[in-house]
Amino acid sequence: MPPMGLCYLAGALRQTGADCRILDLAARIPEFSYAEQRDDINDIVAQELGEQPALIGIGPLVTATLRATQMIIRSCRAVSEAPIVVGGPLCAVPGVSTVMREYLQPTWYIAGDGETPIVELWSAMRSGRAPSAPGLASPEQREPAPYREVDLDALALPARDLLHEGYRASARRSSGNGHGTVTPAFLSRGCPYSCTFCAAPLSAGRTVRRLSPAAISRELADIFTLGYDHIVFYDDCLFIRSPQLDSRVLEFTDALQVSPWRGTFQLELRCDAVVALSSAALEALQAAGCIQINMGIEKAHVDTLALLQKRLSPEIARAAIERLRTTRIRAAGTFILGGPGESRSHVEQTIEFALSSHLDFAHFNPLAIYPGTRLFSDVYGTAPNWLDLCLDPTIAPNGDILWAGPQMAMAELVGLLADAYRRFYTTGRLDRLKAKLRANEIAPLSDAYTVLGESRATSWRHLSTSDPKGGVC
Ligand code: B12
Ligand code: SF4
Repeated sequence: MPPMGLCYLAGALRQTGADCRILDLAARIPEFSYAEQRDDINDIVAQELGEQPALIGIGPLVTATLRATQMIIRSCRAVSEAPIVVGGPLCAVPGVSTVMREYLQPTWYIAGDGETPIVELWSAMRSGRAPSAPGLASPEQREPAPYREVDLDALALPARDLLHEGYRASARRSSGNGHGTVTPAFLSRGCPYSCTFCAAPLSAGRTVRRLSPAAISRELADIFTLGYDHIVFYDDCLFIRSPQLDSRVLEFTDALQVSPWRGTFQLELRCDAVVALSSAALEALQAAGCIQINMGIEKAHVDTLALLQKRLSPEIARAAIERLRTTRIRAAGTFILGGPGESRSHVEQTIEFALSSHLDFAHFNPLAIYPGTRLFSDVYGTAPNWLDLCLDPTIAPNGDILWAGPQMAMAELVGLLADAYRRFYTTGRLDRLKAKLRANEIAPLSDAYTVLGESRATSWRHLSTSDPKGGVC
């Protein structure tokens, strides 16, 4: 998926007359693995940078990209004297100033939303004054509070056009599912929930800020002009269970109708919102082109869900899946295996829940412990140096700190995870899914089923041979 955060920044900078380019190094070096040190990285960065830039931005910074970001900063410095600014979700985590000072050493970094701060940085650079903006700091300065754009309507459209000619998209969630060309989109920022494992509200805030219907139509018109067929709305909480749920959905589907764009889309929704939707709202979503709803189900136990403050029960998850069964909208669920209070039998029951459900897609992941979250402080206390944990290959083998409890070793968990994928993606389930598919989707989704069943777990397999320590509550 292309980095949309960079598209937003480029959109904002272009309004000041700046000329921007987006280089997707994940696409340039697709075989790059987390712990790798590459001798050729300087050459690749020099080639990709091309003409001397005036300002280099690197991101989005997440725990899994810490090492790569350090490598890229060094390579940029080897060929360019331009100031370097880093941004992304990890910059909003308390303690990040230590990472900036001791590890990454960029010229600047931005915590939270980047549009206003980067425009101020650029303007200050051009007029030769010291920049000063909320969210913006140099490594030596005091750690800034994350900045949040107040009015999303006032933002420039994300510069998706920069992802066209000459742009090589990184490979995650490719468009090979019969959907045609795909773009991510965001119509809101923020999440009011407090799931203890989730880092999203840290960077995007707890207040949900939304685009107005007019701004939604404007963005869809742009997506239409650029020729995208399918949109993945990645919003954390585009619609939540609330008295306004139905009216917000209908406002959104009306905005879709008003725009020239016609295509298919998928969105992320909490299970309780799926259950609370009226039939009219669900039908409106389907009529507007919704072909998939992605739900974070996580676990099959009230107790372990409560420990993570997910505010969800397995009954609600089952009701949400049932709700979608009779529609043409595919139901996708993500599950987290392992965590506080979990034994092997809990994990097995979560897998059984997925297998016995009418979900069309399921994703199984080990529990990651992101710095700044409540789960992190439950495990590691309030003020540790989280950089050291993220760089410790036995604790964070892929860059994310993984949960490994005394009750279950990582190797055992990875074995269960691989087995879950294999048992979920069966021909019987595929046959049922085909009833929801259009003719052109059947072949690519059949292939996707094979890949998911056989290879989706391979990215975790090396963890079954190393012996990650993980965090223990
Ligand atoms: C869509 C999404 C993805 C997509 C696309 C990611 C991408 N490369 O853009 C996919 C599915 C590929 C993905 C993958 C992963 N993701 Co993700 N993802 C998200 C999600 C839902 C939205 C991100 C987004 O695009 N938001 C919209 C844009 C506008 O916001 P933004 O990216 O934050 O950008 C703004 C600022 O951060 C800042 N900014 C961003 N980049 C830059 C760069 C510069 C130079 C500057 C100055 C500022 C800046 O300005 C932007 C505009 O305001 C977030 C949740 C969330 N709400 O943030 C999780 C999230 C960012 N992902 C997360 C994780 C862990 C991952 C993975 C590591 C998962 C995995 N184990 O494989 C990978 C890492 C991929 C990568 N290399 O970045 C975590 C990060 C937690 C952490 N502290 O590390 C989050 C917060 C979710 C969570 N679980 O808590 N992800
Ligand atoms: S998991 Fe979803 S609902 Fe929970 S805090 Fe994260 S984004 Fe919000």
